[in-house]
Amino acid sequence: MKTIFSNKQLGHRDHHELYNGELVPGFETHARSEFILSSLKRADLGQVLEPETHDLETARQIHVPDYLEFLSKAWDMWERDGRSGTALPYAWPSRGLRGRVRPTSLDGLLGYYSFDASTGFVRGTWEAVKASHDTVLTGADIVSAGNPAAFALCRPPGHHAGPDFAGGYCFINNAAVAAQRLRNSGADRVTVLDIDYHHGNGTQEIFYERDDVQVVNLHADPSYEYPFYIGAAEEKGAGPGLGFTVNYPMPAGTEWSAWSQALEHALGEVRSFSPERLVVSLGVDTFEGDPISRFKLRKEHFRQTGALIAQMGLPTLFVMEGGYAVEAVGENVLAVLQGFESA
Ligand code: SP5
Ligand code: ZN
Repeated sequence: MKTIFSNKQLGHRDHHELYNGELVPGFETHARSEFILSSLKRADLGQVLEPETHDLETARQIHVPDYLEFLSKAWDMWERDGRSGTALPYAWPSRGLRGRVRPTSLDGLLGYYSFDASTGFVRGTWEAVKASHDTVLTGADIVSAGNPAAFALCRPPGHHAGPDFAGGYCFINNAAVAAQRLRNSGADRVTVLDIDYHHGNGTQEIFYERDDVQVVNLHADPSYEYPFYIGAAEEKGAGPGLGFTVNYPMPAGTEWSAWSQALEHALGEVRSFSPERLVVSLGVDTFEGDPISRFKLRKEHFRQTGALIAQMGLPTLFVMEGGYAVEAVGENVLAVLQGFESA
């Protein structure tokens, strides 16, 4: 299968995040995509293509325009103020505060447009975010053109980014942009299947009231794990979207036996929706060696995951999300894609 990737995505680097009370080098490093690329090349998975350049029209259908505008300017505002390091927020509008009133200053805006302190901007961030977005759109168009599958090697990832907020290392929700693009290209129903360790809160929120994009999430139970405040089984969509959001929260220590049962159940839900296209939010932070996660999947399980997804027989766009065991991330991603292709 074809992979889409741009070196511009590597420019978001040397950023820091708040972790255990300290600013530490971000877990979401540019080295992750380098390891993935080298695994795909070694295995000769297929061509690696540069993305086409796209405008933000599709992204504006799922993100509010002033949020996208802010993403493109945040670092410049930070630098113009004479600051260095990583542009991060330190205050957020919690319950009782005026969360819908947009402040004017940079620090006010950083909190207004985010929900955590792990999603900072550096000089190359916007160029990387825009390139990651171009990568996913190019991947969606490859699938729309009749290819059975493609791999959008997105970085930064996207599934925590909502209509008007960044978070969880995510800025533009690449998988949501892809789902919208596939809809625009004529698919009546699209499913986003999110198998990252963390709940894809942004994707869920974007499509929560829609019946044309089903969102199915397998993830660590938010009662103990990030993003903490969303992703319970009782969240099922609202209004016309009721029934089109499906959540499978799982306990710490979850192994393949329980995880694969949830996947089989999830694939049953996808089958009953009968989508015309499938977007897989592919996180491999379910790996037993992941430094920030608590599931126990191994490489052979990633292969089986790919094979199970292939059994759906749907044109599929894989979109890279999380996975932080840097030296294993390439082999784990390759295992999913090879498992898919060999099935
Ligand atoms: C795309 C994606 O996978 N984003 C994940 C964002 C997670 N950010 C919060 C990380 C906090 C890790 N805390 C682990 C504590 C272990 N001692
Ligand atoms: Zn994750």
